[in-house]
Amino acid sequence: MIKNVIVRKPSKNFADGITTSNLGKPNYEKALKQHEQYIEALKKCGCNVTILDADERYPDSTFVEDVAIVTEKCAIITKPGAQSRKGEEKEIIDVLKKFYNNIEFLSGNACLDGGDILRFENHFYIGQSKRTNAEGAKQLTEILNKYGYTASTVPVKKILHLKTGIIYLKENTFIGTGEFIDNDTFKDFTVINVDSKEAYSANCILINDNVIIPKNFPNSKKALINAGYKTIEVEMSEFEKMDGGLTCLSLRIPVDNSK
Ligand code: CIR
Repeated sequence: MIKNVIVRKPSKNFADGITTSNLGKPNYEKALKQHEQYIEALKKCGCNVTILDADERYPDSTFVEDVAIVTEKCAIITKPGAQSRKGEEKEIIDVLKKFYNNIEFLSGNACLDGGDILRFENHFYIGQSKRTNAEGAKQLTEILNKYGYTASTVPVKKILHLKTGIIYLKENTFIGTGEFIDNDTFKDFTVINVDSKEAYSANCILINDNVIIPKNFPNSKKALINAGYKTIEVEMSEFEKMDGGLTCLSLRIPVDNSK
């Protein structure tokens, strides 16, 4: 169960962040509105939302998921893989201190973005993407092992982060797209298949029995409803332009290992 969630408002220079999407420049006012709707959706799911002020030094800082990994036992501060995002991780420590006594850190040459971390019960899949290196995966595994969790790595070849392409829902069921369909790592699980035209919607969030999904992805919505999930839609167009999905915009603190 998730009780507390942390988000950060988009900064005015949000459009200066990193993107590969070719969907055009995002509109700041629209992004703010969509961010508010995202917060409303989290509240509807029963979460208390801590809203951090925008940080104008870092255009991508609204994507707070990348700077920490939060579990019911500890928080781990990451080391963002993109040059322009280095330093963002320091700005999340203070707020995490309100929720955790034990905060762990990566060090040295490690690089790791939270978007590459996919939790399945007490196991963590670590995507090895352009943002997460072997040293990052090694250090994170050591920390997780200390708390009784296991971890393994998954290559991420074609997309930004592991969770850009696959998300865990519950009861051995994932939702995924592209390189994660028919992928050996997930062969023992059910993977709801998101077609390539709706690939962006593979990044959704199961939160206390609702799945928050981006608006205007009818096939994914239908597939989730057919699989028995309740859905809440949020317009995400401005974040999609910056390669950001639903999970990227929050740190969701679990109170147990159900997620
Ligand atoms: C970036 O490229 O770092 C941002 N523009 C998007 C980050 C998305 N975060 C995520 O997938 N966890």
